Amino acid sequence: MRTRILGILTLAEDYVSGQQLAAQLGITRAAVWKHIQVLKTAGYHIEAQPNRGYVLRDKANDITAEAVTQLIKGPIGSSFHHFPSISSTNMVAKDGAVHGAAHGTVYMAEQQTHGRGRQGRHWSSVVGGLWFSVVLRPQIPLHQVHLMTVLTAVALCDSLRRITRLPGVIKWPNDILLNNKKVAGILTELTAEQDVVDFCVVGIGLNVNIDDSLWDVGVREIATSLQMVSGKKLDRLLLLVAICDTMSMWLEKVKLEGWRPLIQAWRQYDITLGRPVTVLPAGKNTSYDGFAVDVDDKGALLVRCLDGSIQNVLAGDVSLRIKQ
Ligand code: BT5
Repeated sequence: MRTRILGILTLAEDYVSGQQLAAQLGITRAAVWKHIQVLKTAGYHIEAQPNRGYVLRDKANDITAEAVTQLIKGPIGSSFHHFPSISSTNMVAKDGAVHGAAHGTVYMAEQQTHGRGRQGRHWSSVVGGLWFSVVLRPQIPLHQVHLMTVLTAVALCDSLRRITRLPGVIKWPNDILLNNKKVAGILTELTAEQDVVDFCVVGIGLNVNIDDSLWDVGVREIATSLQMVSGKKLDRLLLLVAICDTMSMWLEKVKLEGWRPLIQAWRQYDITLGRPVTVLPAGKNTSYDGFAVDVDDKGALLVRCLDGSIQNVLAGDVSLRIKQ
């Protein structure tokens, strides 16, 4: 609810009345007032005027462990570690998990000196982005772990739409695109014993307030940031809390209803389906062409090959190029 209030205030040009907020959110004005008090304690500069309502003054807030834990509702992010600069949040999170970090613990850095993508690729992590990793102990079999990437991708798209109204889409399996350029990537790593996942670490890199002059040419060609697309700086704290809470919401939903609703949400965001693709299996030199026809209930991409056969392609196994 608080992130929704912040979302509305962030997007509003002027004061929003308590009544308007209450009606939009389906809660009482007194409940709105209570949420506003918590937001103020978390560091948000919200002004209240008796006849006009509420206005958010400093739209970009600093991220601190106190502010995050004040705002977080679900398990993800309820334990939060914040670093000015570290090698890679995935590495630190894996170390934390080995030493017993609880489900939902988040490690975040303002910048990473050795940010990593899949298969050892470099991830550019300059100041202004959201670079964080979540320890998950999902109690699922090994073959379902890639669904954590799916869940995170859906949570990212949900949050972007809600907080920024930007229509991020998923390029299967782990890229979030805006205007055909990569705005976020996900790196899922795991430790398993006897086919059951002990823990997995989901690393999220989201380019928020970044100007492309900070990137190398190679990244500049393929990447974008929320600031570049929207033309303004966005509130990283609000985005972070929204992503964590949306992940918590989906984890709970999956527990209660199974994977189907998640896969359906994914289908809505995915731009891979219905397109010709080139699949390059990890560690192999030869690729094959096909047509992305669907995703199955296990989260595998179904690719119809040129000989008519259907290949189940699992996240983590491949690099995928969508042919224009
Ligand atoms: C990914 O890998 O997209 C996963 C990225 C995960 C990064 C997060 S940040 C927090 C956590 N800690 C880490 O160390 N990692 C995670 P992949 O699909 O392999 O894409 C990597 C490719 O994306 C690179 O080879 C570049 O071409 C491109 N790239 C690098 N930095 C980028 C950026 N900031 N924005 C967009 N694209 C980028």
